[in-house]
Amino acid sequence: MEFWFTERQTEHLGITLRVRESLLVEQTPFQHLAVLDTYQYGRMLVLDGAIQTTEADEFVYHEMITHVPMTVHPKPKEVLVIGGGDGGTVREILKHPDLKHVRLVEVDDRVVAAARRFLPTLSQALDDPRVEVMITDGAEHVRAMRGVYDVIIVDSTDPVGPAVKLFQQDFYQAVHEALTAEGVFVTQSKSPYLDRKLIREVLGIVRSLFPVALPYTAAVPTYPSGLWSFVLGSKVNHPVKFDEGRAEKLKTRFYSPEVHRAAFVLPREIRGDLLPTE
Ligand code: AG3
Repeated sequence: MEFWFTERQTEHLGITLRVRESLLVEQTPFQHLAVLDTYQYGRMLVLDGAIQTTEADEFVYHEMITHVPMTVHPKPKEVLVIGGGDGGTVREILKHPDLKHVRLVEVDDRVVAAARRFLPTLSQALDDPRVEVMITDGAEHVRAMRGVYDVIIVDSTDPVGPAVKLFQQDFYQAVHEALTAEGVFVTQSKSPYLDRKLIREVLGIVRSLFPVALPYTAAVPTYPSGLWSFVLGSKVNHPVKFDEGRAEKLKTRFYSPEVHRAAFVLPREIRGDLLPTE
């Protein structure tokens, strides 16, 4: 018998993968969680029916959400990840030689447990001595911190369920205050084809807080529409003037200085919609 999983990406569009084995299915206090072994993309983490990451394409998203802000900051030592309980983003952060401490604030300890059990190539990073895992609400944590973090990365689910508050003005304000003087912030912001209104809203708020705010994209095969976006806010440094020497030395599969620069180049229509005055 064949077993297929479908993520309904919109009311009228889905992505379907053939499943070899269902490794874990559970309802946590926060969300529905599944780890499925797929023929095409390997093991896959699914939260509330939405594909979070697969073994085959996770490197694109994790490298791009991490190395862009980490190389825009001149010397990131203290870093915060909100969400990202699978450990993929932390794994990439640990590649930066100046890093002293990374704190992962994940609301759902079941996500961390599932990743530790079934996604070791991502979660192994969580055992590094520079890593601290805190199971608590990311928005509340950020509100309690002032001038602490060089880089803050929001590696959350989409704005439904537990992540809704991570896409709101008061949260971004608190992020700004939790950052150091040259602080850099990045959040995932869904698909430029399917969710342009959301990106515009996020960008508008980040612009009102940070002198530099820009969207960038990367092609992630298993995410809705295949093209994904991120919004970056920076207190001082421009994201396209970064330390290319440092970027070149990183051991990566997708990210490179060229890819970093190119990621900020948007197709005409998307650019016109998101950055009409530039
Ligand atoms: N967080 C962003 C995943 C969003 C995917 N959305 C969807 N499939 N509808 C990923 C967490 C990986 N560390």
